Amino acid sequence: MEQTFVMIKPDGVRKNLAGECIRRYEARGLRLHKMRLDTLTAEIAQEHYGEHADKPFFGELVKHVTSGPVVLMILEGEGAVAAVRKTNGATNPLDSEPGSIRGDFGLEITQNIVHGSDSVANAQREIGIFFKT
Ligand code: IDP
Ligand code: MG
Repeated sequence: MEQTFVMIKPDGVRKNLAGECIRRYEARGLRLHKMRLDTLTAEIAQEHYGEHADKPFFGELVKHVTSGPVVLMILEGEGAVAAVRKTNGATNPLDSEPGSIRGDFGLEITQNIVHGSDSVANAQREIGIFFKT
């Protein structure tokens, strides 16, 4: 069964939206495989977002995702990678459809509540970073 990696970012946890996000994934038919609350080190955040290392927003992104606890999870289901991306909505909440998590709860691109892997290969890479056992 396809797996994907999801992180509820610190703004999502701070706004008490973790349960709402998980509810939406589960309602869609995705199954929780692993989950924990954790606070990321800068090193782990930099590794996770390595593809963006040369972008102007990289420093702000790392600062944000290390600013408080996050919920880390592996979700399973048919087409799980694409299903989570659709449920999350477009990267910039101003472009996200109402009905998506980002479209319903956010306005800011850095504080856009959730992360979902963008491909099966990246899901496996990210699962390897956050769930080593
Ligand atoms: P994604 O989270 O939808 O996969 P990515 O392009 O992989 O989007 O970017 C990773 C994260 O970096 C985004 O979720 C967002 O928080 C932040 N980000 C992306 N583009 C920008 C930007 O242009 N300015 C500020 N932050 C950005
Ligand atoms: Mg991405």
